[in-house]
Amino acid sequence: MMPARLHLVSGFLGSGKSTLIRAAAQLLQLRDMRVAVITNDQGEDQVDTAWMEAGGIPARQVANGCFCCRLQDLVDQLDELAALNPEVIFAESVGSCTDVVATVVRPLQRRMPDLQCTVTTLTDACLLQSVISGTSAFVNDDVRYIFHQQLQEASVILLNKLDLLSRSDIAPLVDALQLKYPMAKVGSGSALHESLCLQWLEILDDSRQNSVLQEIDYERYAAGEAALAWFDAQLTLTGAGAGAAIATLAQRMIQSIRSKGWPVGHLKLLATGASGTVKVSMTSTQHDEVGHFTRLTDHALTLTINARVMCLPEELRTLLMHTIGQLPVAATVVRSRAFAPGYPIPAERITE
Ligand SMILES: Nc1nc2c(ncn2[C@@H]2O[C@H](COP(=O)(O)OP(=O)(O)OP(=O)(O)O)[C@@H](O)[C@H]2O)c(=O)[nH]1
Ligand SMILES: [Mg+2]
Repeated sequence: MMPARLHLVSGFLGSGKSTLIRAAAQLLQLRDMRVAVITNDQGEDQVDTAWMEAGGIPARQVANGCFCCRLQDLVDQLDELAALNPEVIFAESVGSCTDVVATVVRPLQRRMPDLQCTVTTLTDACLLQSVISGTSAFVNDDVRYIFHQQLQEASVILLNKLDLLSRSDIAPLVDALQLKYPMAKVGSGSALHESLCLQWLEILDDSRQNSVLQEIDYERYAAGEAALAWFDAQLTLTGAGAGAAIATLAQRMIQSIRSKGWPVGHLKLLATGASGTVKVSMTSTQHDEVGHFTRLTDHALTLTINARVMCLPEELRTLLMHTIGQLPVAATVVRSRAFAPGYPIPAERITE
């Protein structure tokens, strides 16, 4: 049996998609609803999937490509989730992916006519402000093209991370957003606070049909994606103070990327042991407290690293592997991979 509703959540790297989905899913669980999440990434070892599971949310993932290029994998995951009979599924698309209405929503609706699909795009208020004012670290025009296309196709836009902006900047930014994307219903707030979740769920209950991007330049889309480097790694660490060692590692990674001046889409680290799971993120606008890792008191920890940074993949690999090499505890790199996303080739594109 198919879920009643599928909420696709798009938005640039680090805009807060996972934070919002996790909070909304947990809120619905408290209302005794059956929910599930499907995450998506160009890589395989996904921090987001593990983080959803650690939050008690049934999660599946589509790996090694975006939903549009891996449509059948998405359909397979939906089929598998049907066994759990979820009433709501949240699907988080890759932060560098766009054109999801034509290449994901419409093809799914053709296969499953009863499926109600919504598309929400999150945007980081600080990043949006810097893009509008021309001060964004993402100077690459093609990356900014993706950023705008994601907003262009959303029927719901959430202006997130308002807690990072000064009060006087908020109203003009909301106005500018609504002016630029007049077709979208705009919500705003902070995914760290329940009020944005409540606002979002209310908007979704009343959401409108999504419109397909009529004009999308795949050359620019591909160039924007290819400008970003991906580095994924899975490590095991053993020894006293493994949690503290990860905190130091995270700090060094943040400092070393900063010192290169590379714009950061998202650097996320997730450590798991018997004592719990901790995720720490760095984006272009903020970073979490790396000290959270010291809460993990285990002698054996698994660490997943997902880095999406604007530089060459080999540069990113060299820099991050160097910091990993300085770990003060025994560490084994189980897997690692550095790459730039390939040209997006959607399995289907339906434009009506
Ligand atoms: N200050 C602040 N931080 C936020 C807010 N929402 C999310 N964050 C932080 O932003 C960072 C990235 O959040 P995620 O939810 O992982 O972002 P994402 O969009 O899922 O990122 P990708 O999956 O990599 O594209 C984390 O450090 C979050 O804690 C917010 O409203 N305010
Ligand atoms: Mg995410």
